[in-house]
Amino acid sequence: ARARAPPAAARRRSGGAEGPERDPRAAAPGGVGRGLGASGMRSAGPDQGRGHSDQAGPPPSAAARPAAPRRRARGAPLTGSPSGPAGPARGRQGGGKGRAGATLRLSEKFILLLILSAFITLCFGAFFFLPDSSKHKRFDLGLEDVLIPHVDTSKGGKNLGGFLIHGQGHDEHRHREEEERLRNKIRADHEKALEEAKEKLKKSRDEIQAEIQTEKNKVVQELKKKDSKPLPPVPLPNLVGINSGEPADPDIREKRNKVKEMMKHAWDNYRQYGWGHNELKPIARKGHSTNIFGNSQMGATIVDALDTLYIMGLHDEFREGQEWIDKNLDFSVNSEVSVFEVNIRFIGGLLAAYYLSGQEVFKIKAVQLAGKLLPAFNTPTGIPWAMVNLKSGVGRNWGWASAGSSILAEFGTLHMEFVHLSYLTGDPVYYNKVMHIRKLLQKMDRPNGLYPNYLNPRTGRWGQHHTSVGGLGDSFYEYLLKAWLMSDKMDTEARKMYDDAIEAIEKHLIRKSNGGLTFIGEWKNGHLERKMGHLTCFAGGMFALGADGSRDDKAGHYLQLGAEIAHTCHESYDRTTLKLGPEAFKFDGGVEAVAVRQNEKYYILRPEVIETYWYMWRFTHDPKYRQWGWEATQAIDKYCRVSGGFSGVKDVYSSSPTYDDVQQSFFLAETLKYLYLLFSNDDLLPLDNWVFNTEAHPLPVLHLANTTLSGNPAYR
Ligand code: DMJ
Repeated sequence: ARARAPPAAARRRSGGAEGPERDPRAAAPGGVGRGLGASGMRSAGPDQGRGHSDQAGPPPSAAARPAAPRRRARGAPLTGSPSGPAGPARGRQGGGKGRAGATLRLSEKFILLLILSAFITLCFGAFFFLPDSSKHKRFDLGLEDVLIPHVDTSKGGKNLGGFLIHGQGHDEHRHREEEERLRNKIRADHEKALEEAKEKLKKSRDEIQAEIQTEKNKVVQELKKKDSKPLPPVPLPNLVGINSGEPADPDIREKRNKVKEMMKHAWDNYRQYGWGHNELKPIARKGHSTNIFGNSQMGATIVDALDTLYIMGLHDEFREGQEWIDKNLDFSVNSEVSVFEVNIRFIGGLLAAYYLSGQEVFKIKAVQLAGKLLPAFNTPTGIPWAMVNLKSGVGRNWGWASAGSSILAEFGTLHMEFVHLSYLTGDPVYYNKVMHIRKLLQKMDRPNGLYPNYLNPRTGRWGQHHTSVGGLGDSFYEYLLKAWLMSDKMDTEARKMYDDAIEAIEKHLIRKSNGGLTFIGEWKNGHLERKMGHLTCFAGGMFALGADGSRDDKAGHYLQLGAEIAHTCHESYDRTTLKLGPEAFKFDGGVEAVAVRQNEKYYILRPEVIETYWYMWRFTHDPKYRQWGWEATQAIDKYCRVSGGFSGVKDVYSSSPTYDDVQQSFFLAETLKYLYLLFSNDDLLPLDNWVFNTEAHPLPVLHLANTTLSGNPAYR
């Protein structure tokens, strides 16, 4: 503001600042003295920044400014300039001339001369001791005692025209010396500023822009340094089962190698054609992204794939990913992202990579990112918004969600990652956020004991009473169970919530079809929709995982329920042409486990059915699960593989399917990881020690009493 519109007084003083402002180069040679401060700074972009620092201290240009009025004030009476301070004197002289014809005697002339010289002395003295100017000099140059603001007249000080002038002798001498010093300093500053301005004006536009960029980079580096300050040390939890898990059976080994080869194909093509983008378009061979990741290239596939690469022993690829993350993953971007997706894929992926590899960079990035998600919790209820702008922190909900609601599966799928963040940082803020959500949910009425999918974060009331164990609801239930497992079964509150929810789900949503297939329907508008989504198929694995520790010792029942869901979901694959499962399938009017609507026939490389096979394999060792997993592997390789990676297909019932041309990041994070684990030994990431987040990122069990943070000495 100062540069654009100097106050009127300043404009007058600089005597034509507008000129240099219009053309700074022209101003330099002629008007340097006056226009230097303003013109030099305004003319060249980079100096706008320096203009800011002017506020804080006394730069050369600011110091030079007081010199101008002084020079002019002093010069006016001496040169007889027709304007300025000389004016009044001239007026008085004019008055003398008005008495035309009067003859002045010598004594009168002498008296007049005396008066004139007294007046000049007064002006001279007044100039040096004008209070404002004095203050200015003292402030700018830090000369605390150059000019003495108060004079004790009893010690020889004189009061002249309302200004106090210090007394005689050595004080006056000292004063003159200081004045001289001050003048020299002003002169030197002036010269320096002049040189700087000349230098600047010699530079080309490109050079100036390069300078701006360098300055900007410096600031970014500084910020980065600040962000990367080391986190408090924590004892790493007992990490067991990070081994090769190589199976002895050559047939299984071969299958496992096939899965590894598929991972390499997916990664290499992403590496070649989509590097740094969120996902890959394997047919167009270029980057791809969706609104869940905002409008930035955040390398979602890299972060999501890291732990799979590590587990598979693809260490060169892992290092490439680590290097990219270290150098490029930046969360200070003006981008609106899904809080849920960023949490499960990025924070989950980074935390898993940290625990597996021990590389600090992953932990630091996870914590930086989590900090960017926190503003999403600034709602009247503490239920987070679905989306948040990583830069501004402004949050909002999806336009399609019932009455501006947040989604159960989104705000209910933060617990695992957030507890780990608090554990690793010693900062309870993350833990408190998710526990607040839990407490709020516990207090609410639940229709038929079911949790609706929609909750308004402003009012704290449910939206539409739709309930689903598939999309919009699924991982909320998963995380209740996993919160308990992750706490080494100490978080009994979470287990109770899980048990209550599952009982209500069994009662109201789980049915058997006429053909004997167990399915999980969806509760909508007061009735059960007999349709199951591919997403819902994860529940088979969840029931099996939760069997141990279930209420009334119903472990056998839940294991059986898991097996039935696995069977139904396998049927949904087996009843298609491609042997890949549709997005949603019905159990209605003679149709069983088959998609009816065209827009539900696609397969987008989703993992849920294979995930359930893997859990069932771990708990039962029934070979059919490996068999089913192998069927899916072959079908994916046959129908989804293209030379540029893997693609989803639009119709699993068509023998000549078309591709959707997206290689989803969860294909590398989940689908291929679960397949690889299915053909590995159980001692690779054993389920007693690791809990997989909903994006298949393994996080270690924390032996913490009731999920408090007592394991972290920094917190204690
Ligand atoms: C994954 O991102 C996660 O598993 C999520 O919980 C829901 N579905 C996708 C994959 O289908």
